[in-house]
Amino acid sequence: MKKQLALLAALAFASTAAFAFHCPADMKKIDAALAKNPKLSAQQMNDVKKFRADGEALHKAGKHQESVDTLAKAMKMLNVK
Ligand SMILES: [Cu+2]
Repeated sequence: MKKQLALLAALAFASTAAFAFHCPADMKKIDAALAKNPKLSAQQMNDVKKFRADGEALHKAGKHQESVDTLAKAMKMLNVK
């Protein structure tokens, strides 16, 4: 029983850590795409920058899942995976 609990805790920690690394990786991809002057309208550019900023704020607040979801929207607009 104790072993199972330890395993569960390890798994929970591992998934949190994975997300914690996921956001900066996504932000890097977005920054790289933005640096290449993507062909976006001014409106789309505003949205991408907003998602990028929101994603970073959510990441810093520890809301990694929401951060990943928000950053994914920006990545979709920029066509990066
Ligand atoms: Cu994060």
